[in-house]
Amino acid sequence: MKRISRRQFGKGAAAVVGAAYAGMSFPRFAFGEPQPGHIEFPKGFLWGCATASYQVEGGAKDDGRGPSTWDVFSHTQGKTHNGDTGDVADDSYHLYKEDVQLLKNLGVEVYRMSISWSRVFPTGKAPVNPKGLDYYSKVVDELLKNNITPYITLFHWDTPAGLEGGWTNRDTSKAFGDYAAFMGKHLGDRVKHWMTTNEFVCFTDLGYQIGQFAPGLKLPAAQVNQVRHHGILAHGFGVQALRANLPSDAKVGLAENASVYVPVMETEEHIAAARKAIRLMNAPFLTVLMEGKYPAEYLAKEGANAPKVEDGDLEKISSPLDFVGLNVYTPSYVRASDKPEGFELEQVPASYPKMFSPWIQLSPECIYWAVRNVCDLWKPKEIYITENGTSSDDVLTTDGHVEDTDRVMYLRNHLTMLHRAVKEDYPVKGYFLWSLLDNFEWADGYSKRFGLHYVDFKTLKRYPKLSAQWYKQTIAANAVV
Ligand code: PNW
Repeated sequence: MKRISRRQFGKGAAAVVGAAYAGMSFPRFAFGEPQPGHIEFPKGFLWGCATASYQVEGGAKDDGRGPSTWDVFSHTQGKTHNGDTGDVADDSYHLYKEDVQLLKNLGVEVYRMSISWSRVFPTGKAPVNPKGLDYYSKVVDELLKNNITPYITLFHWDTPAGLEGGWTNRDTSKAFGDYAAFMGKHLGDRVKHWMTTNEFVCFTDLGYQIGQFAPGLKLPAAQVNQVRHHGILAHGFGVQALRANLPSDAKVGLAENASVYVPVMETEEHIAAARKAIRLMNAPFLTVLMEGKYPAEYLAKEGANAPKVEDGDLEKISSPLDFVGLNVYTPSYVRASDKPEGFELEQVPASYPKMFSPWIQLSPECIYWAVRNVCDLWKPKEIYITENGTSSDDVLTTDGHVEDTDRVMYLRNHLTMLHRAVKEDYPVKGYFLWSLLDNFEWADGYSKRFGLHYVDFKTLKRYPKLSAQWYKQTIAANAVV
């Protein structure tokens, strides 16, 4: 059996556990060391956590923050579970130092957070609110002081309510560019990794077509396509504005939940079908970003409802990126077909296993196929998993434990499948677990917990779950434990 060094043995709780096991006959392994058979990640692989402003900050009216469409939506009767709002959320606006200590304790090297646009520009446009900028400047400094590298998302759905028409209005895309330029100019000396937008489909389709998310509209197809176009155009303005205002060593990308397709079996024809599916099913979003034009099939299908594109839009939208961030939770299965599109999606059997959020079907191979399909199709320079995680029916015991074995199972299996992509030399640089702590889960309010830390929303006290211990150990070992 491989001899294990005691390099990091004795850190925190692991020391206690180690002591408790002392003298037992089976081999003991030090904290921070992989065991034989463990799946090890390459040196330098980056481990992190992710959050988003409206979901964790609270302080909704503090220090001059303007309302976002999510403030309006969550305060509208019947829109969120139980009428929950992000008014207080985790109160990270005030407790950010505590949250940085949670990150430090996990041992993460990177942290993905987002900026509340309306905290910095209360109406979405000038004049600026200096206190808003100050807050993010302090958070960044606190992270750096603790050796954690910030990765910033500029827009995670909290559109300033003051922007007339929201994403139906092309001006919103331009305003986003101005906001991106400002943030790049003011934080670019310390923040080197930037993401423009998070998950196009969630703030366009879910907000303007289905109405499940802010602003809760159900618009006809032509307007929805225009909203989608304005979303990707904002990204384009954002990339250009960031490049113009950041030092040349800064990296610019986005976080996108491309719909992911897993081939029903790994044979040539089904693998090809999965590639066709991801390209076509993401036609109005990632495909345009990567190819610089709307796929002909998409334009043909939308006909008169296709988006109106102005000169120069597609160049902006397809500005070269330093990395593509993928948020991965769940896939669809796909098979080859004789249909013109060359693929067919599988129905989901009623017995298919699901996590606590019914939309999360347990399929760890989706993380491998997300990376592989995107890389095989478009060859991005670098990939990050910018979100992966699950809700769980977490119960806090009287002595302050949460035994979220289902979350650990989900994460362990996803990382195992991510490792396959790494081993096959796809350029995956890091992994951000969603989420550091339980938070405002959009329309599901506080009913769905995604955190490594349990939050008692009455006292705002944070409790590490079993999954937090597991992630800490995984990071220390740089291996799936
Ligand atoms: C992502 N769906 O959202 C978001 O980026 C996070 O803000 C969110 O908390 C996390 O995933 C967990 O939900 C999604 O219904 C929300 O398919 C819903 C869906 C997908 C992604």
